[in-house]
Amino acid sequence: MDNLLKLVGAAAFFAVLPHAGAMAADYKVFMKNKSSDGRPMQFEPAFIKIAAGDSVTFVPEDAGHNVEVITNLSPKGTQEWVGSLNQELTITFSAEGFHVYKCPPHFDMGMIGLIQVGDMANGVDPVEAAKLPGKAKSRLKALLADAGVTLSN
Ligand SMILES: [Cu+2]
Repeated sequence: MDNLLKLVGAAAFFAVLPHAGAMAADYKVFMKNKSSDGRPMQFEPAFIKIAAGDSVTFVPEDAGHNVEVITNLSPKGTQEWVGSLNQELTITFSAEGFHVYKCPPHFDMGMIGLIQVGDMANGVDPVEAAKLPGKAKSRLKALLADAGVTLSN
């Protein structure tokens, strides 16, 4: 009986743990030849908002893609990260603000993605954004609009 009470006590303790602190979540972004809305060569979802400490796993649903951060369109001090072709990659995000990434083989076709960490809505330098290839630039503009931000020029 005594042992049973201890077990019940332990269960109650673990049951309240999730409320004691924020649990880091893992999100999935798929690399696809065609998105659900019919766009060729896309990340899906191409815009997500997460919390600091959460991670994102990039999943190669179709072959021929990889993912690489665009450091000059991400928070200051962002280190280079890049996945291998056709390989899954998990990145944990701690710096708040916008993080922009691309699929190098399909960058010119507009295969670009946006992650907002926390509520900060700065971090995308319009001068650097203006240097993006045309389709990547217009796609990023649309994704920023989803995040409630208007990119000048
Ligand atoms: Cu690609």
